[in-house]
Amino acid sequence: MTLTRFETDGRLAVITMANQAKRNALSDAMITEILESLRQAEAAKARCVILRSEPGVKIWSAGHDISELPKSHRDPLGWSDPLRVVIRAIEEFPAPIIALIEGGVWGGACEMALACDIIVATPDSTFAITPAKLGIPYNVTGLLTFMNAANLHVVKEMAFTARPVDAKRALLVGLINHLVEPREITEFCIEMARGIEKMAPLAIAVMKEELRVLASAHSITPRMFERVQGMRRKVYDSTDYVEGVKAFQEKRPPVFQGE
Ligand code: YXS
Repeated sequence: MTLTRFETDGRLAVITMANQAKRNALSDAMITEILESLRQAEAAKARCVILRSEPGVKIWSAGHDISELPKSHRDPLGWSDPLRVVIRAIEEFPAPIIALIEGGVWGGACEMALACDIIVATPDSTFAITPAKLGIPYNVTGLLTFMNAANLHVVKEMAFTARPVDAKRALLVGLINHLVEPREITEFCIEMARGIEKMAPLAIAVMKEELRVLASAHSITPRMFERVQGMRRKVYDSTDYVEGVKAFQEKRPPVFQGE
C-alpha cells in the first residue's frame, strides 16, 4: 500500500490516507487501498475503524480524482465507479467508522466523510459539495447521503453554491459530531473507539444496518428514477460538463453556458 497506511490491534483499525502530493484525491488506486484496508479490518473483527488523513494536513481529501472522470457521454458516478463502491463499503461495514477530519474535504470526499458513522473534525476543517463547480450531475444515492447528514436547506445551499462550510457551522447544523483541537483529536477519537469496543459488537452491527436501511427507505418509482437518470444524462452529455473538468485541469475558473 503506497497511498494509505493501515494499522490494527485487532479491536481498532486505523486507515490513513497518505497521498498529499495529490491532496488525497480519491483515485481508483487510493480507493482500492481503502477497500483492502476495510477488508482486513473486517477479517480482524475490528470493532471500530478510524478513517483519517496524516496529522496536520491542509486537505483531508480533494474528492474524486478529476483526471479519472469520464471525458463525456458516460455517467461519472455510475454504480461501479470507485467512489460509489467505497461509499457502499463504508455504509455496509459491520462496525462504526469514525471520520477524523483535518483540513478541507471536497466533493466526493465530503460524501465519503458523511457516509462514516461519526464525524470528528478540527476547527480548520471545511466541507464542500462541488458538483455544480464542475458541471457534474451528482447521483441519487449520493445526494441521499448528504440529505441524511444535514437539513435539506443546508444541503441545497452547499450544493448550489459549492462554497465550503467551515467546521463551526458544520457543527451548528449537525454535519459533524464534535469539533476538537488538532493536538487532541487523535486521542479523542481513540478514546471514543475504545468505548465502542466495550459495547456489544453484534448489537452495534445490526443497529448500524437497521439505520442504513431506514435512512435509505424512500419511495421512488421506476418512472421517477428513469426520469432523473435521463435528466442527469443530458448534464453529463453537456458542454458544461466538459468545460468543468477542462477548467480544473487548465487551473482556471469554468465558464458555463447552460448547454
Ligand atoms: O498539478 P499537480 O500534478 O501538482 O496536481 C495538483 C492537483 O491537480 C492535484 N489535485 C487533484 N487531482 C485530481 N483530482 C482532484 N480532485 C485533485 N485535487 C487536487 O493535486 C495537486 C495539488 O493540487 P493544488 O496545487 O490545487 O493544491 P492546493 O493546496 O493549492 O489546493 C488544494 C485544493 C483541494 C483546494 C485544490 O486542489 C482543489 O480545489 N482541488 C479540487 C477540489 C474539488 O473540486 N474536488 C471535487 C472533485 S470531483 C468530485 O469529488 C465529485 C465527482 S463531485 O464534484 O461531483 O462532488
